[in-house]
Formats: sequence, C-alpha cells, structure tokens
Amino acid sequence: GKEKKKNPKKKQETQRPKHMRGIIIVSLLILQSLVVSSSPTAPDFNFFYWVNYWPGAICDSQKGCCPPTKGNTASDFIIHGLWPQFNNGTWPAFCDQTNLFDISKISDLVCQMEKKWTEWGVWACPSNETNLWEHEWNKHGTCVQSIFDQHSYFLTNLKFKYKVNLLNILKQKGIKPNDGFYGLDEIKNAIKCVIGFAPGIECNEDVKGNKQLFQIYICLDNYAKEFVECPYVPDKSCASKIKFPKFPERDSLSESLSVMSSVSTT
Ligand code: U2P
Repeated sequence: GKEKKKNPKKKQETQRPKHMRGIIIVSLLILQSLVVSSSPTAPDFNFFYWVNYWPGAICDSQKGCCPPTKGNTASDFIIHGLWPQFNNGTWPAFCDQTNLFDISKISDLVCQMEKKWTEWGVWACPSNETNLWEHEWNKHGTCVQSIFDQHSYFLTNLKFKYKVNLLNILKQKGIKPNDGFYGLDEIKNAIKCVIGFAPGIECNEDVKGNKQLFQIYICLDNYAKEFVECPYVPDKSCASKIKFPKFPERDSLSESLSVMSSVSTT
C-alpha cells in the first residue's frame, strides 16, 4: 500500500513548543475578554414597554384586591415592569435559568421599591412585592442582560418612576381618579404632551362591566434611555370613553379580600 510520507518541515512549522502554545492561547483569551468588555453586545430585542398599573382598577374589578403588606399606599400609579419587546408583537421571556432573582443584589433599592413597586393583590393574594419583583426579573430581566444586570434593571425602573409622574400629568389636564369617564384619546394626549409620544392604554372592567384605565404602556428605545413612538400598542381592551376609578381606600377593602382567595400567577 501507499504510505503517506511525512513532511518534516511542515511538522516543524505547525508544532510549536508547548509553552509557546500556552502563551498564545492565554493572549487570545485576554484579547477576547477585552473585546467583549469594551463592546457590550447589542440588545437582541427592539424596544421596551415600561408599564405602570392603577390599583383602583384592580380593587373595583370582579377579582378584587388586597393591599400591599409593606411600604406606603400613596395614591399613585405603581410600576408593573420593564418588558423587552419585538416589533412583530411578540416578546422574549424567561431567558436565563442561571441568573435568577437575588434580592441581595438590590438591597439598597428595596426601600424605594416598596414605595413605587408595590403589589395590590393583582397577581397574587395576599400581595407579595418580592414575588412580583422576582417574577419581573426572571421573566423579563433575564432577557435584557445584554444591557442590564439585576441592579441596573430595577434602578432603571425607579429612575423612570421619578422622571414621569403619570398621575400629575393626567391631573393637570383635569383627568382625575374620581370614578369619572374620560376620552381615551384625551388620556393619551395628556401623556403625549409631556413625554412626546402617545402611550398604550390597557383597560379592564369594573364589577358593572365599565371599561376602565388599568395599565399605561410607555415605549422606550432598546437601551431604555429615551421615549420612542410605540411600534404597536395593546389598545384593543378599551372603549372610546373609559372610567378612571378612585384610588382604593384600605378600610373598604375587606369585601374584596374575601372575593379573591386563590393565588394566581401570570
Ligand atoms: O399579558 C400577560 C403578561 O405577558 C407579558 N406581556 C404581555 C404583553 C406584552 O406585549 N409584553 C409582555 O411582556 C406581561 O408579563 P408579566 O410581567 O405581567 O407576567 C403581561 O402581564
């Protein structure tokens, strides 16, 4: 049979001494880590929804509510979350099982979050802020790790909360939480007037079946830095005039509490 002749010269060229190969590999690894750290990967989603909800719309719904166990109950919109979105109307979720919520990473923010990101028994009863934060990071935050770690994800939500006072924006246009009915466009325009772009509005129904203001979706660019025009908004749930329910009074909530007995997660 034919025996392939070895080419001693070529062998010499390809087989470098072991220590040289080690040095080359280590140098390549250092180079790679420098490239990675100096140019973070671009977001692989198109924009964000920053979503706030109105507790009044939970408490006067069929579902009922239970008030937050911690923090104050300022009559205000409450943060729901910051959700990465694709332009085609879908969104990524639960992207990474290896970096799940760890409250120790945000211990310096908890005090502010207990005020601005409370849970009115919307997703679980009794209400549990920590579960909501955990859910939001695990579902949405793990999909935005190209730009955020746990701390910066939660901090970004808080920063927008301090920047945009939705209730004041509406009140200044005479739109008040008084169980009155307001034009959907009137509500959107009031917000557009201040941030430059119309938000999406999600409605639910009170016990009588009236459509009411439940959640406000503000669109941000894919680095969560600027407001942007929403590529699409979840508007179908509203009517042209919608109710702006009163903020729930803790004292009147005992009935609602008994309505909602099961624990639900979305
Ligand atoms: O609609 C149910 C839940 O799915 C998530 N959602 C919905 C619409 C959308 O455009 N983007 C998005 O992320 C929300 O997830 P949650 O954090 O509440 O589980 C929404 O409530």
